[in-house]
Amino acid sequence: MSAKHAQAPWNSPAPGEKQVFSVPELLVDRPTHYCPGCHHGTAHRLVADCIEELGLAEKTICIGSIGCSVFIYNYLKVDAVEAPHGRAPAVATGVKRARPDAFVFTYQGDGDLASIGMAEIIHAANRGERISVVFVNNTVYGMTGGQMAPTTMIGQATTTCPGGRCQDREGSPIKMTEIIAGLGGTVFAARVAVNNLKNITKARKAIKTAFECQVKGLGFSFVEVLATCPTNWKMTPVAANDRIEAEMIPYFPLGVYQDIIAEREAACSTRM
Ligand SMILES: Cc1ncc(C[n+]2csc(CCOP(=O)(O)OP(=O)(O)O)c2C)c(N)n1
Ligand code: SF4
Ligand SMILES: [Mg+2]
Repeated sequence: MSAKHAQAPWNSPAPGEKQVFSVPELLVDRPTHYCPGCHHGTAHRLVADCIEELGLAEKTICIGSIGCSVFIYNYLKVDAVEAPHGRAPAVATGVKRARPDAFVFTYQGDGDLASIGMAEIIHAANRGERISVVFVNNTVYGMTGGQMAPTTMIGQATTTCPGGRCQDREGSPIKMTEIIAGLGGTVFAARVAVNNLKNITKARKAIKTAFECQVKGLGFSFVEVLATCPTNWKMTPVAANDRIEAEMIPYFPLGVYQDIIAEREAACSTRM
């Protein structure tokens, strides 16, 4: 690669080159702090893609949470508020109610959302807050060194269950999307993965649909992203990526679990 090309911005192909791939302008051009093979970066990229495609950048307020994605505000060129651990849906509720025209989404890990923040997410969904939630499930507390999360798989060893999670002692991994889908205010809920191109394409579609729900004022929308944490799983990036298909998807099946968008749209149009 020539020195000139190395310095070129991401979206400027060198003379004579055909561009077949571009990076959303909303992503800040800087190295991230994420470990090699971590899926947070892919999830950020999809979120940026969807915000850009829907033309929401100027009105977006990202509610960051606690965990490895705490620095999301360094990577997306949108306004952001940092919420205390687990409280992102409560903060998002306040922001959205104060600024109903803003596009408000939370970005939360599994320790954050399904452990300390379980009450906040359940009640925000049940109330049908007009917010969108991106929930990154990597089956551990990544940032703090790999402790057991509510989503840790049976048999998975973590620093707080070194012999592996035991059903009798710690219960079953919690399936958040199924729970959220069953609550009255949820208009759209889906579980996706970003371990291969096919799944990334579906993940992008689900995140876009979730964001559109909010733009249309229909209610609460939720997308769970199954993700790797090679560092705390003590795996190579490739082996961690393979674990998504081999172990996680069989227990956390992918798909759309709630979609009453058409029904809500019809109800809105008869009220007009
Ligand atoms: C009130 C409070 N309790 C505990 C912590 C410590 N803490 C920071 S990140 C984290 C776990 C985050 O795990 P997760 O949400 O799964 O995010 P990941 O790093 O895996 O993406 C914990 C317990 C904190 N910052 N605040
Ligand atoms: S510790 Fe895990 S979740 Fe955090 S950046 Fe590294 S791989 Fe990603
Ligand atoms: Mg986690």
